[in-house]
Amino acid sequence: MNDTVYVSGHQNPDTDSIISAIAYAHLLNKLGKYHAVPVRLGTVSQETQYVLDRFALETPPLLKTVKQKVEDLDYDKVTLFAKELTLKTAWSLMKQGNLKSAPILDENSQLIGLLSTSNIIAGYMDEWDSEILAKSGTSIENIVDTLDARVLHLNRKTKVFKGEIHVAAMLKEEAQKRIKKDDIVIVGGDREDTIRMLTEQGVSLIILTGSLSLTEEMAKRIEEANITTISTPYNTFATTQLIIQSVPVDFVMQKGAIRTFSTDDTVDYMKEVMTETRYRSYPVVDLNGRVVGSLSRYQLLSGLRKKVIQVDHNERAQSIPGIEEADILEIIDHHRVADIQTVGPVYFRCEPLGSTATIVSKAYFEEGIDIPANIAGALLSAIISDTLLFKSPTCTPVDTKIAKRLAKIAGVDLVELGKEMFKAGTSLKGKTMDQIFYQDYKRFSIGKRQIGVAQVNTMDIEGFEEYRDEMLAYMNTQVEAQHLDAAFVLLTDVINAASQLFVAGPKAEIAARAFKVTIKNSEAFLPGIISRKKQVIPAITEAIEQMG
Ligand SMILES: [Mn+2]
Repeated sequence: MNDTVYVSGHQNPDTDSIISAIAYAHLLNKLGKYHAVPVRLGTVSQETQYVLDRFALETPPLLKTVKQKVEDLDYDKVTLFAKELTLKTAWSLMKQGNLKSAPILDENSQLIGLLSTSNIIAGYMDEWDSEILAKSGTSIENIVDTLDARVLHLNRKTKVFKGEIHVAAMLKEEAQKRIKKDDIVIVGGDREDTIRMLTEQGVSLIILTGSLSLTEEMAKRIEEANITTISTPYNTFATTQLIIQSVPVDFVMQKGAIRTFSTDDTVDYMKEVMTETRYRSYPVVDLNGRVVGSLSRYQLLSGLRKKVIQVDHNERAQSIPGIEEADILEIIDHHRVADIQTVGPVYFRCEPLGSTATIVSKAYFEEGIDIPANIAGALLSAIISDTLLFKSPTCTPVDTKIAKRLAKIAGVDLVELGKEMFKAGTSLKGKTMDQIFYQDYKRFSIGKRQIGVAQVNTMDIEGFEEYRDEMLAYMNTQVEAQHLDAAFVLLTDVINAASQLFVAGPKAEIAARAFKVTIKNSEAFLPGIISRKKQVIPAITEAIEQMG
C-alpha cells in the first residue's frame, strides 16, 4: 500500500516549479491533508541550487514515472517454504495465511519452484500409487512429523523408503505373499506374528497405529533386524490418509524456469508477460534478488494508481511520464489552461499571477499556517525568478505585495536576494569557452563580410573577467576555423540592461563604428544593448554598409 501524494512541478524545472512543490507539500503535510512528498522531473538549475543551498532545503527526489510498478500492487507478502516441507504443513500454513501460492527455496535460499493450492489439489487428484513415498523421496522426518509419531527404532541408513505402502489387515499367510523387502507397512492392532513376519521380510518401515507399542521381545527383534519403526496416535484409516501428506512440497510444486517479477517492473510490462505465460502466480523479487512475495493475475486488478498534485503547470506534455495512469488530485498553476483531463473532480486553482509561489504563499496565509523563515525565503526567490525581480510584464501588484511580506518573514533584502540569485544562476564559472561560445551562437553574412555573434545571458559579468584572455584566444581560433571577418561575444545582463562585448578577427573594428565606442583590450561596455536581433545586427549591418 502506498498513500503517498507526489507534488510535482513541470519538466525542465525552474525555481518556481521546484520551490512551489517543496512549499506546497509542506503546507499539505501541515494541514494533515495528505502524506505529500515533493518531487522533481529533471535536473535543478544553477539558480535553483543556489536557492536550495541558501535556504537549507533538500533537493526533491527525481521521479521518472508515475506508471504503476509491481511494488505498488497489493501482492501477497512472502511466506517462503523449504522444499522439504510436508504437504500437510504447507496446506495448513497456506490456509492460515490465506495464501494462493508460495515460493519454494532450496538450502541456499534460491528459488526452485512455486507451490499453489491447486498444485496440492492436483496432486491428490492424480492417482498416487503405493510407491509415492519412494518417488517423492519423502524423509522419515516428514513421516514422523505428519503422523505425530513416536520413533521406536531408527535405521539411520534408510534415507528413502523404496517399497510400496501396505496395510497389514489380511491374514499372515496372505500378507507374506504380498509384502516384499523394503516395503512400508501400516500395522493396526496387536499383531505380534505379523511383526515377526515383517522383520523376516526385511521391510523398510513399520508404522504402528493407535499408539501401539512393542513388547520387549518384539522390540529386540526389530532392533536386530534394524527396521525403522514408529508409533502414531492415529487409527489405521487416518494413518493411510495422512501418510500421503508427508510428501515434500517439491514433489508437487511447479518447477523449471520460474517467471519472476522485480518490484521495479512496471505493471504494463507485467501485463504483457502475463498474457504470454499462463501461470497462476508469479514470485516477486526485490532489487537484491530476494523473494519478497508473489503475485497472481487477479491482484493486477487491485493495483493502486499513484496520486499526483501538479504545481506550476497543467499541460499533460509538461508533466510526468505515465500521468495518464495516475490520479491528479490538485492543480495549482498560473499558466494558460490547456489540455488537462481528470477522471474525478479536482481542486484546480489557477490564478493569473506572476508565479505559482505567489499562489502557494496565499494558500499559507488563507489557511493561517505560519511559513517557516527558510521556506518564505525560497518562495520569495521563486517569485523574483519568475517575475525577473518584478520587471516582467506578467508581474502583478499581488506578487509584489506577497514578496514584501515574505521578505519580512525570511528576514532578507529582496533586491540583494534577487541579484545574488541571478548572479549564481547565470554564472559562467566552471564552463568551457566552447560551451559559452556555442550556447547561443549565430553566423551572419552581411555584404561581403562573415560575422559570428555569440550571446550569453549572465548577471555575473565581473565574474567573467578572469576568463577574458582565454575567451579571446578561443575566439581567434574560431575566426580562423570559420573564416570570419569578426567574432563577437556579448555577455548580456538583462536586469541591468547592458552587455559586455568582446571582439576578435581582422575586421573587429566594425564594432567600434557600430556601437560608437572605443574598443579597449578587445572589450567594450554597451549600456542599453540587450537584443542581438533588434539592436546588435542592425547596428553592425549599418557599419559594414558605411565602411563599404
Ligand atoms: Mn512559474
